[in-house]
Amino acid sequence: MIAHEQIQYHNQAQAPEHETRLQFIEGVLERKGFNPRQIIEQIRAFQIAIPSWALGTGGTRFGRFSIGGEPRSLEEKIEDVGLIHQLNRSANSISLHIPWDIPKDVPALKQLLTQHGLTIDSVNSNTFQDQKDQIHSYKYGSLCHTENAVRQQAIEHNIQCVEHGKQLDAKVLTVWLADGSNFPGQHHLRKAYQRTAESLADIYSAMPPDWTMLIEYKPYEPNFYSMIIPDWGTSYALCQYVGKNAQVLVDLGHHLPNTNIEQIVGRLMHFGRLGGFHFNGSMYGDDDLTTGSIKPFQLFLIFNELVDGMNDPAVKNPDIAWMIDASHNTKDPIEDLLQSVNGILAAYARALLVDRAALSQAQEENDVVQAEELLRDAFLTDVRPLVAEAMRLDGGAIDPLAAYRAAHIRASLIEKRGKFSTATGL
Ligand code: AOS
Ligand code: ZN
Ligand code: ZN
Repeated sequence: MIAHEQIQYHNQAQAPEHETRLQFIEGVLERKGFNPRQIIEQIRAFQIAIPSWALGTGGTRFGRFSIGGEPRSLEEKIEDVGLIHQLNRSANSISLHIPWDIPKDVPALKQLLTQHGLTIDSVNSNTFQDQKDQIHSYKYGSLCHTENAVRQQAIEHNIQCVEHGKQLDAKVLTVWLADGSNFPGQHHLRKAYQRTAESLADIYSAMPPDWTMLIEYKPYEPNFYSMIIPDWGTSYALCQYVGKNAQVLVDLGHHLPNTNIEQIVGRLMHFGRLGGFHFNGSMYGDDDLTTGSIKPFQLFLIFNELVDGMNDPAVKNPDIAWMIDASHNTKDPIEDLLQSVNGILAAYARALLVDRAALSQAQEENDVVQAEELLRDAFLTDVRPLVAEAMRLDGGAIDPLAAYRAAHIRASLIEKRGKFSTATGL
């Protein structure tokens, strides 16, 4: 959708300024004893999955303002992610949502994925809505439901998701449950948990042994009195219950205000149960805003914990699925996703700049100020040229957002797909 030459042409104009800024930061890092080229390589290797449901305008319960040109099919969603990946070379996979993204022409989809250099990383089940031809309603829950028939239907749906995922070579099932209660007394809290655990175990046992189940938690919404899986402790307990290939998924917006998310990350890595991330930005709750837009320092501290854990041979944590989970009401979704990927990579890059030996020494000596200063020093470093260089080296744009705007892509998408096209399922 954007010619390779267009990106190169755009880069030529950006190159002099980029080179100047890159040389400066490389010099600074070298004097500190870092190898900037190695850091750029690590940024290049970091790939983030784009959610299929974030390519259209999400809206709120009060309204939805379509941007136009939104993808109308799974094929068009793949094209949009292909475009994002072409611009930043850092988004090589897609998270799918069933039934919104049921694959139909599998060979054609596979070919399209290959053509764009993409894979399907994860398949999300959906038991938070009733679908048209569904026999039982999820109004009072799905995997936790009091009636066995409803639970079985939800279990079957999750197994179906795995089947769809297998067709496209995915290996991860992401389960987020809306299940919960709105009023005191509505649920028998222990029994509802027990039923959920057993249902998850049934799904788990139907998964191929090389698949991972990610269990997401969320403190409130759509249920406001109790959620079946409100916190990481419950997710963790469920993972322990179902088996070793079940992991906790941390969605950054799924915490009550001021929660120390980096500590949760550290704990889960210590237990070897951190399996996935849903990146987004949050002011109050599940706001699903641009990653890094609201609390960049917190995002950095989370990455500091991740990098530390990933470098520590004593930590036996599996590979983590890096995914965005966002929703857009005001921005062009593609622009928002480009910003989010940039925000994630910048936080990662900053975490790579933490002097870990010095930090460890400061911690051992209880030098509180020095430990904090080391983190602040890394956080306040302008890493943007490193991120841009990683993208440029892979054939992407030095400034993906500017390249996207310069190519007037939204206008051509509107021309092709229409002013009021809607992403399927939303
Ligand atoms: C819901 O709040 C969760 O974050 C889900 O991960 C996700 O947003 C949903 O599955 C997409 O519809
Ligand atoms: Zn999520
Ligand atoms: Zn959410």
